[in-house]
Amino acid sequence: ELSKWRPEVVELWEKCSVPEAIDKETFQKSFIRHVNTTLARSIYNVDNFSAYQATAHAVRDRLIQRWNETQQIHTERDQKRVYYLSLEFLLGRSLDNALLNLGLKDAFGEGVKELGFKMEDILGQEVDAALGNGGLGRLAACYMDSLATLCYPAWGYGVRYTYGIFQQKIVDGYQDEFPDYWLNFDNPWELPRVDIVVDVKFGGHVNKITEGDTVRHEWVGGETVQAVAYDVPIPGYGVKNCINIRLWSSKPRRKFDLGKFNAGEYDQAVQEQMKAEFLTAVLYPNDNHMVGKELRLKQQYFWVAASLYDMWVEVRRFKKSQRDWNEFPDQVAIQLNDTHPTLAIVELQRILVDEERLGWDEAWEIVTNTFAFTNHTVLPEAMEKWPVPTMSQLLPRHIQIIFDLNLFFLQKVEKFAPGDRDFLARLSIIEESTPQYVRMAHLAIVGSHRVNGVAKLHSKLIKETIFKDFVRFYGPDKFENKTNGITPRRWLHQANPKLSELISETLGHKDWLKDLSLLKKLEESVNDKEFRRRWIAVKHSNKVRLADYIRDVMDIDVNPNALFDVQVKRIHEYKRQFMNILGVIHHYNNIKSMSPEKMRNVVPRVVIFGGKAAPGYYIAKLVIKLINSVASVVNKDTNIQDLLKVIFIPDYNVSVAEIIVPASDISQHISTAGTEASGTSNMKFVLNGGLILGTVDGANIEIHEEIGDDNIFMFGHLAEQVEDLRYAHRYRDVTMDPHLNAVIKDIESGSFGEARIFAPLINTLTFGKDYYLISDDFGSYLDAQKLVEEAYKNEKDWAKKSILCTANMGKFSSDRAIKEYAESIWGTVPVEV
Ligand code: GP0
Repeated sequence: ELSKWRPEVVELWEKCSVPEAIDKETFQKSFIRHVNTTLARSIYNVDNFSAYQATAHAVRDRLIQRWNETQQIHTERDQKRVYYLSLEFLLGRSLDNALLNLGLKDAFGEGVKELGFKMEDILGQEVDAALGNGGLGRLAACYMDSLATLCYPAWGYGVRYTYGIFQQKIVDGYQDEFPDYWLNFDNPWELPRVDIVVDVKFGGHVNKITEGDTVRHEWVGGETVQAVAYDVPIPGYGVKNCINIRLWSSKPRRKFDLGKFNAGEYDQAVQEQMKAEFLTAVLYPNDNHMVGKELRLKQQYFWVAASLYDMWVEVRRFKKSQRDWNEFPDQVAIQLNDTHPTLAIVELQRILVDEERLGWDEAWEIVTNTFAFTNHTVLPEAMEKWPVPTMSQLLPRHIQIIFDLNLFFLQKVEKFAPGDRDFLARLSIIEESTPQYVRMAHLAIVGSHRVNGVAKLHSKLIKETIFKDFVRFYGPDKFENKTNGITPRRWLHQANPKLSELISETLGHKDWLKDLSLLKKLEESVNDKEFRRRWIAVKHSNKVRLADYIRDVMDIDVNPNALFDVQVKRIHEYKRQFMNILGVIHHYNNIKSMSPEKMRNVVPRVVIFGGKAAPGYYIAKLVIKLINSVASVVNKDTNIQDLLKVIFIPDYNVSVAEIIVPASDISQHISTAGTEASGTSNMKFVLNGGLILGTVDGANIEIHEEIGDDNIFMFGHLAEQVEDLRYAHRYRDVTMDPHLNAVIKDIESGSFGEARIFAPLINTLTFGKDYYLISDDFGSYLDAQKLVEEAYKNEKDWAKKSILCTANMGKFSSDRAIKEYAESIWGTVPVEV
């Protein structure tokens, strides 16, 4: 009956639609149209940035078409969907990735060239979307790429921070933080959905209403903040599917406080409204560390409530079709990326019980079958817990539900272990301190049907340590391992185009980009001299690219023939960048003591660091200062003839990683055993033919299993020894490793600037009882570094190792990880467009 659906209208509609196929000419037309109309510019004032914008908009047009088609088909098919709730999505740049995934790079590259631009310059204009801290946020981004590529009906939900992770500058060797103004220029990679607005409530109180013999609760009053949706399209590789990440931005509610307004307090009314916008202003910059800021808790509830409501709109569909509520978990799977979205469990229970009037137990059955929870760390300081008083203020109904859940849960525990008060207290969702705290990990476990760790060792450790009591209560089957993965599209094809090309040529196909296990066949070429020569040449040109970058941003020349020894990741004591720089000092002093003849045997080395420290993490910031102090001494010491350079690359982020990762010869993943849940950059380096020097920790162990003893340098104590070693440091006289002692004495003598600056750092080894066991591992670390140096001298063998690394990395594709989640946790199947 709608006139717009008449056949002739539909036909006209189709005739006028932009064609899906796009070649060089149609791209150029689109580019120029965007320059003229979207940007209101002309041939006379298109600079590289406008050219970037125009190209991005031309790509965006295609993405939106695919996005629409994908959403339509996923709605029609009505298969079970998965929602990935993550407070961080560390996407980096989008243009190059979209061009490659859509297969448009060549046509568009030619197209812009003819119009007078270089694709490289255009790509370089884009600012990173840096809505994450590190591994956890980047993992979410890799998983979205795989979900799209494997055609799963999936959505991500996150927060649209006005400021992403801070920009790092190095001033006088110290880290300085600056706001990340990523939205100051128009962002072509988001679709504002001004019509999708959800009211989110805070505060108020709860009314208890008795109706006959039933009691229900009504949450009323309080303040309301609005969540506005921004959609970020994520294209799959080599498929038409394009999935969505919906990011929420806070807006004040449109209505003013009329009382104030009429009383002539317009400005105050506006000011109060402005507070609402502050809610999603900034990403909290802590990695592996909980900082209990109330605003952070508000962010979490805001995002979770808006996302659940949004899923709810979807769910109403099956209310119409008379589907039973019990079928909800057959329609929806929700994955909790760490404990940050745990309130979603409580929110769903609240909706089902308070609003949909389901019985408590029936509702809880639905809730627990819907959620699954990923744990990313065993570090105690990272565990989220929120004070009960704060939660009661902000979320009065939720705290009631949490206490009720805990009561029913503990009743079951009591039946399981009658009279064991300690067991009860250990399992409780509530920590009985003053004030009380809500333990978010406990809530997440109790409210989920599956809990997973992110690497084999980590999944074993959570079962034996932090969640041991839960394993006893629930049995082991609730706990699984899902070893992390990375997307080979961004981390090899995009970041390392030359290696990607060489691999495709050698294998005779590009299928390996969708099935990474096919890389195995590269093993057959390991004895092919010409192949090895080309492999080495690719690595060399990537090192030249990094050397150029270092010259551009730091004005330092490094020798691309030197061994590039890299450690880039968030700065954290457990990751032991401190041990690395102490090793550098040892190496430096060693070279200085050598005769010129002996010096000839030393492999020239460039030691490269990068990474941000949380702004409030004093010791981590001192590590940065020490690295820079050592660098300034070493880099200008002419006596060591360029045998050693130390570089701290500022503002490490995703796009800088794309330059560094392909250029490394050896990279360091040297956390104290048992502390790094998985690590994911280790996978990126090895996939790009970089060897690793690592401890027996996280995914290093599984990488070792895959690539074999000959192609990895492992050292240090094992996770099971850590407790005893720490005990020894605490209660006995442990003598410091003599090499370490000499290095410490050197720092204390002022060789790298005023010694008093570094005293608090050095104290972590002495008064701090060397919690991260640097002294215990230092000797074997230095030995391993010697083995690296010897191995690097043999170019042929090194090339073989490098090839075998890449060839055996199939397991670490995020495609494998996502398939495992889909099959054993979510029960979702692909729907290809
Ligand atoms: C873990 F708990 N991770 C946390 C956190 O707050 N932030 C974060 O990035 C990381 C782990 O440290 C990891 O080992 C892991 O691979 C990653 O989460 C994804 O699982 C660092 O790479």
